[in-house]
Amino acid sequence: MKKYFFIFFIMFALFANCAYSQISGNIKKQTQNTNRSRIIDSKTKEPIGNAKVKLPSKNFMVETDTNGEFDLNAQIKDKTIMSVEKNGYKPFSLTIDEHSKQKPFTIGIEKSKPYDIVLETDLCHIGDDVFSSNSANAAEFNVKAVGPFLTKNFLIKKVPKDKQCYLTIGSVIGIDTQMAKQMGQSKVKIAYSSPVEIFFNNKQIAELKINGDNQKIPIPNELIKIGQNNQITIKTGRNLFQTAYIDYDDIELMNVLIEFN
Ligand SMILES: [Ca+2]
Repeated sequence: MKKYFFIFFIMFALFANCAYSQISGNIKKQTQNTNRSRIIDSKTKEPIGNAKVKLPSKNFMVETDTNGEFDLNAQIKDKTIMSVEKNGYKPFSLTIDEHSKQKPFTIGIEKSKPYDIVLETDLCHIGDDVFSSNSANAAEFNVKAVGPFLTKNFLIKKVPKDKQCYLTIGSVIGIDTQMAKQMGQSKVKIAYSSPVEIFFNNKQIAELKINGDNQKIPIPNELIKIGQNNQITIKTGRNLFQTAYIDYDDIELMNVLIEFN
């Protein structure tokens, strides 16, 4: 008898659990319009209102409502960078394309940490404004190039104990390296470019060969000058098949920051 009672208890518990999740699911449905995309806090899962959602290359901007919801009413043909800005949160960006609009999505953004150093939140075009229409995501390029490299100077007051310093690039599009071609990111037929080079205090610390979001590059501790000015340079690659003149690879990137994790 005891055994049966135990089984019954388990079944009841399962049923109760199931009923509960169904109820909570219904409540969720009532408050959330499922056809709209949302911005939430990555930790608390609470909706974030008044966040700015932008497609910088389209001059598109919309604010989320009190439910954190928004509509992306813009024409998207090729890959483009979407950014989310909200006071007190890390700048967020995501590469989206024409398919992204078909299904609503939820994005969790992260609170900024006291040691974060935001170097750039504008969309930056690095290169020479001379590029093929087959270049990775060229259809989205409409910001004028700043030149072949982007340099930022910044003070590092302190390195938090037991933390690794990273350069984070929110999103990059347009890299036309051999690897980007192999991955189908670039459709340039014959040519390809050398990788993007990243320098920290004049020492090369990394190469970027592919496009994508949230690229984290570790910065060696011994290169950091504490209490002094430090410098980061992002230098775009060169078309390795153009020898008559220098043809820089035209790329676009957004949200450059220094983080400690
Ligand atoms: Ca170029």
